[in-house]
Amino acid sequence: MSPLSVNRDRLFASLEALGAIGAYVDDRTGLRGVNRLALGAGDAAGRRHVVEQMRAAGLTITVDRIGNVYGRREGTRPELAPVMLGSHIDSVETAGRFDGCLGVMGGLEVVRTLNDHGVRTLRPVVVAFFTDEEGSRFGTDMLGSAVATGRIPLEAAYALRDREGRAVRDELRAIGFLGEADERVAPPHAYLECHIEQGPVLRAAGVRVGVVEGVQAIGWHALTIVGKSAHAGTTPMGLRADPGVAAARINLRLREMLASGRYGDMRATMGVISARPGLVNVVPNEVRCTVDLRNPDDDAMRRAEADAIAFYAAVAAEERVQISWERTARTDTVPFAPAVRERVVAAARARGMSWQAIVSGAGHDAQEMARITTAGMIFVPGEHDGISHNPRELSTRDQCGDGVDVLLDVALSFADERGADEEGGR
Ligand code: HGY
Ligand code: MN
Ligand code: MN
Repeated sequence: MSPLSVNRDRLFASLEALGAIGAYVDDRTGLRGVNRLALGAGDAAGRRHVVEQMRAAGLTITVDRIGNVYGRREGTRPELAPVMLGSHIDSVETAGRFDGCLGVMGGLEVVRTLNDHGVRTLRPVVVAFFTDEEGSRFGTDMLGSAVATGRIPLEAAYALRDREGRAVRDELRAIGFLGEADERVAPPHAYLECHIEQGPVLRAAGVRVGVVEGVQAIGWHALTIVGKSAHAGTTPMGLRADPGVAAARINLRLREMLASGRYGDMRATMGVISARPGLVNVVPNEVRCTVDLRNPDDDAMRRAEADAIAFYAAVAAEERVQISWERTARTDTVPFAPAVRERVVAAARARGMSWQAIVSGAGHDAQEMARITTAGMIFVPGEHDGISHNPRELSTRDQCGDGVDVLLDVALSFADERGADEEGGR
């Protein structure tokens, strides 16, 4: 265990300061939420704020062609591969102040703590935030880290458009974050991400640290269902081609699939359901909806996805509608490096923090980095049953401080580690 500990007040204040950017007050609940949808005005202001904080901590800034931002603290051996601490600062439209931000501001707090104590590490330390982790605006998740690690080609990312037809590249340029650095990141020596659990498990177990074993499989479909618009009063039910009924049947079938027990611990969500023209007395002519499938088992995920797609075709025929659909995101389960998990356990134990292993229900940039380096995550519990993607999201000063103290320890263990790159191997 390193004798160092992070400054918990400074960490929590940095999360509050970032959380004030893109903040809004929910008019129904009066709660303060965050909306920093990728590459919008809130995200742009958040990016400028974090870059300013990085520079104030002495980091040199690099922005790449997909808008990923890297802040580098030099090591005594600059030629060695760095240890990277990262996550995202973009948010869903109804977010809290911790999702992603804990990993970025926690990484910055690690740097600030090293600065406070004049600690020089062998390897450089890089703090990173990746573009559009959430995928809510341009339709696919972990966009920046997927481009950085080669899963999504840069040109394919640039071509993505939001609902108003605005393209990623134009939006990056508009906010001043269309960088010039090569978008493919050189593999760091290790990648570490501290993140809120975004669920109830750790808090219910009374555990302070989550040792993340990996991330479950994720699949997103965007469906367009076209039927026949008609008068709600004069059109007999037997003559209708109602896309709203088709969408509802798909949503119910997903629930039935789960209840069947044939797909393991699957989760399914129809998060977007929008009808046009969207009038009380008009049978819609079009419904756009999304299906988000999750599963900790790849085979069960493949079966669930295939059966859902087969059902789209069956419903289209029975309801006399046209259903077109697009797979907008798809990742298999990703295991995290035992070397990271072991060091997280050792650090928690050395600090007397209770811990437990957990599989991540949410997707994270770490799952992309795991393809190119030794990667892993540290989870912290959340209040209010760990609710997330919601203004009620809350992890306390000490819950955040516990996670970032462990991040500090594990980061130091990798940052002072010699490795294959010493012989110029990497
Ligand atoms: O959707 C997710 O799992 C993450 O919040 N991007
Ligand atoms: Mn996140
Ligand atoms: Mn999220």
